[in-house]
Amino acid sequence: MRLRACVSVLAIAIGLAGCSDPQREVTAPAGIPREMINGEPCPFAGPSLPRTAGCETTVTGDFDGDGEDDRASVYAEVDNDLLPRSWRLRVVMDSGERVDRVLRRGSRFSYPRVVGGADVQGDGRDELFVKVGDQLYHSGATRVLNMFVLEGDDMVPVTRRGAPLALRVGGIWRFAEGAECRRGRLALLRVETMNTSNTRWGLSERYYILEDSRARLVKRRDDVFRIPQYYDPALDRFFELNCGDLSFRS
Ligand SMILES: [Ca+2]
Ligand SMILES: [Ca+2]
Repeated sequence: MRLRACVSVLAIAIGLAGCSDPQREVTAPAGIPREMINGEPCPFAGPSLPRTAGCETTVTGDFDGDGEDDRASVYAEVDNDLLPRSWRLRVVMDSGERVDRVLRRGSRFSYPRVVGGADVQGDGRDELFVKVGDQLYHSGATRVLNMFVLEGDDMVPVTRRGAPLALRVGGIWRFAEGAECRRGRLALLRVETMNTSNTRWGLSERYYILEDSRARLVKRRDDVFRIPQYYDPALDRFFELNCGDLSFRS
């Protein structure tokens, strides 16, 4: 497990007191494309997207389940100053069929982006994972992801009780949330130290099955376990999304 205080993209973007140095130039942490730093101007996207598109992220996956890779992109409609005005999702199937959708998410301090595709329940069609928001807990960043599935001729969010199911990934040294696919189900994970003076951890695992574009809770498990130190590999999965070959860590 890695210490996350003061290194998150979001923390840099909004310059949290105590974590930012006003004299120091804001730079992207290693491995994160600079154009995806929240609040930064968006470079124009590639020629396959509208001329006003910027901040493009693209992944491949088989979203229609025909055995061939399709392409999914999240991009911004940008102003003259290259700042995002609104966000869009575009999926182009290998057949050439195209799905466009407005993403009613994103802000000056939270830029949506595609994360990847993975088949949660094993029906042959990949679910598309999109980071739609960022949250902060005590300077630790948590990414909020939604899943999208092809339904008819639209890519729709997987919902729970009428609202998009939120997958939270990330945390700080004493609290974390993650998600993983296990035996055809999606498990949302949460772990938290029960007392800062010892190493007892409380965990919850909520298991969902996907029925078309709806998620249904089928099982919940709560437990307490002990580990000898705070930074233990046993905690890693609580900070991550792991589903098939897709692995994401905020
Ligand atoms: Ca396909
Ligand atoms: Ca699937």
